[in-house]
Amino acid sequence: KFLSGKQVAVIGAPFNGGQPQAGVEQGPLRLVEFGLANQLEEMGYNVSYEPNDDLDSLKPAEDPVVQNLKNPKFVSRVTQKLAGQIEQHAKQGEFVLTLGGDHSVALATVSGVFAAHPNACLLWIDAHADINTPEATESGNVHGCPLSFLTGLSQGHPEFAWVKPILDLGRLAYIGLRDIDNFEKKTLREHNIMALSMHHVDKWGIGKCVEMCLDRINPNRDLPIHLSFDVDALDPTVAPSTGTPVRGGLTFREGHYICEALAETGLLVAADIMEVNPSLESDEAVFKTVQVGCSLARCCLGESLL
Ligand code: 5AB
Ligand code: MN
Ligand code: MN
Ligand code: MN
Repeated sequence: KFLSGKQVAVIGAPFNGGQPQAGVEQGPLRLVEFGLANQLEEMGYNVSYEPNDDLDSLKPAEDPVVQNLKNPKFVSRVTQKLAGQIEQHAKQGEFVLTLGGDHSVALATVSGVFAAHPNACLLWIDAHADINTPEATESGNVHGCPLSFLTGLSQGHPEFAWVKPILDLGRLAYIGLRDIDNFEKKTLREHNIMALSMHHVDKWGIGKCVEMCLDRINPNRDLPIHLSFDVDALDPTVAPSTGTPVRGGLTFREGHYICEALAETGLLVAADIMEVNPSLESDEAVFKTVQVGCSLARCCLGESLL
């Protein structure tokens, strides 16, 4: 409905500057080496791939902490560049599939996708709420903050002035939460944000959870949908190779169900597969994590629909 054909733009975001652990910048390459682009072509899509393997050239010589945030210049430059690229592809009516990279890259994906689809809604699948402000963050890692900028809760950080508050808090919903900072909890409550934790998934089942989220953020099922999937939403037994694992996460099927249900709506215009870190844990763990990342992406594009 919002897409012009069977065109998928795969955007590599080999970036780790939003958090302290190296390796997550290898995520996109590993997903593509595993065959993701070919798999999508076999599903009948025309696939373009932007590896963006020159992001290091944007690294400033010095990048001191500003208002608590680490690497603010580097994160800002990289995400601003990627946002422009994503916006262009989305404006052509292409499905945008972004491969992270740490979740600070959502500054780019949400900015770019919402520039092309201003009335879109966002489903955020994560163990974490990623809505800390620069004042509130205890870690200073930007991957825990993107939603505060995108929703306008953070304003006035000099490095992130380019990020427009394009996301209405009523158009944001979460599934999978289980490790939330106190400030974030307060924010989710104060703004009455649709935030489903693992407790709700246990209580109501994943089918009902997805339906409840869509009823809130897309009540008439007529708005474009952007999915941002942090693989740490999955249980660490399912996706072990990620920087901030938290026990008690989504099962393999629950994760896939979310992607399938969104594909089924025909409204999904963009998906992010984030925080795959192939330098963490064993070879077997990396294999599992990369494999599940690829299959989530394929399900977003309708693989398991009959
Ligand atoms: B992720 C924490 N809330 O702000 C913080 O992996 C964790 O993109 C953020 O969801 C995790 O540092 C960010 C403690
Ligand atoms: Mn997370
Ligand atoms: Mn995240
Ligand atoms: Mn993480």
